[in-house]
Amino acid sequence: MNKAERDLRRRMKWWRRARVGMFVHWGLYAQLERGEWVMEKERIPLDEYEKLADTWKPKPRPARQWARLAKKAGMKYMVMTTKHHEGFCLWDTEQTDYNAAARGPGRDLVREYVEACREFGLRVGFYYSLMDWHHPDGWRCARDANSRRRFVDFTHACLRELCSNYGKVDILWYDIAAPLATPELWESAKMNRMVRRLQPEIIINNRSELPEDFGTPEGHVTAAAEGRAWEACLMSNGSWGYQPAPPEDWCSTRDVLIMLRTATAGGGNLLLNIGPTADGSVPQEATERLVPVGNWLKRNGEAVYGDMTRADWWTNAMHTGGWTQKGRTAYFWCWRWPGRRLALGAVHGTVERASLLATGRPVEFEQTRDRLVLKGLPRTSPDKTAGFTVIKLECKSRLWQRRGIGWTLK
Ligand code: H79
Repeated sequence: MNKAERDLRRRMKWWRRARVGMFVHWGLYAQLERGEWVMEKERIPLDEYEKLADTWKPKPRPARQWARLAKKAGMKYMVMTTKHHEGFCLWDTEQTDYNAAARGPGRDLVREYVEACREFGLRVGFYYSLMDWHHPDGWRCARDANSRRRFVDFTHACLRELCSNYGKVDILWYDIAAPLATPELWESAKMNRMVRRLQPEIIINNRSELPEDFGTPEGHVTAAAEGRAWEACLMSNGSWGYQPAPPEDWCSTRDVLIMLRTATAGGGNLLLNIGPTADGSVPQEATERLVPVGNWLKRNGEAVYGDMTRADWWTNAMHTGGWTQKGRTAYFWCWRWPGRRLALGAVHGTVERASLLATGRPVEFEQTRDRLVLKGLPRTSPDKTAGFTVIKLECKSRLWQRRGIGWTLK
């Protein structure tokens, strides 16, 4: 391992162990209640959209409610939109008066957010959209050299402020590097060097057209293409920015746990979004689903947090559940409870002890060459939160599973 790799490992350590964070999409668009792309999707003229800057009046310190929920849900960090594609800056910036301090809110919403994260012991992430539908050079920059110069200077200056004025920032989450087609045009290497000079421990995502520290699969939880750290970001109700949705459009507590299992198994993180209303309130549906996730994690967090082991065989879901693993301990997440007896095929490695993770109750088992049979289980799933019971298997050496055809012929 060379110095850069060691440095990367060290910086990423807390993040890998944290596993799950809260994404927050909040901006002027929340007032229109049709998502964060509403300006573009409805082709709202700029002068009409700009009025939202003065009509926006969030309640005092809503970020505390987000942070309290994130904490309760077992999340360890947050990432908030400091500026989405609409171009409105949620912090007190000198680069434009299209910002929260100068306009309707009358205060620095990024500062409130950072303070709330600190109060609740959460790491701080800044989302920043490179694409900007408001800045006069935001689109023209692709065709005009002077325009590009101004827009790149603006972008770098915004990031300099964000990395200078709020104490320690743990994550920088770029988005949509349009319309400039290359990292050279954005001067991304220089930009990220500046960011790291100001924030030596920061973790940067891969959306400034440079790979940097981690990959960001969006809308799906799959490790497939990532030979390195990754974080899947997902909506919880079909929209990032606030939009009312029927209950069936919200992912359930079980859905979240299934995503978390997949992310954990593949060595990745999960960044789950909420879109607060214009006044900053968390939609009731989000609270109803996320608080139980946290309760479940209080009992079963051992199968999620920490230095989990990633191995290819983890994609082996059974009809009864799927795996995560931490060194010599394997966790079987049972989501379709089979009754008193649970059989797992093609399992290799010697199991020394089996128990229900949530309660520590030992489970009897019998292991033959390629079968593990757990016996004397409760008739119904003991997990009343989400019907999602984890069975902990402590093994002599690392457990693994090799499924596939041909075994009947042996
Ligand atoms: O903030 C959330 C979304 O609003 C944002 N990313 C998440 C985290 C997002 N914006 N766009 N997309 C996701 C996907 C679509 C991008 C594109 Fe395009 C639209 C690619 C092509 C058309 C922007 C406009 C880039 C080129 C033209």
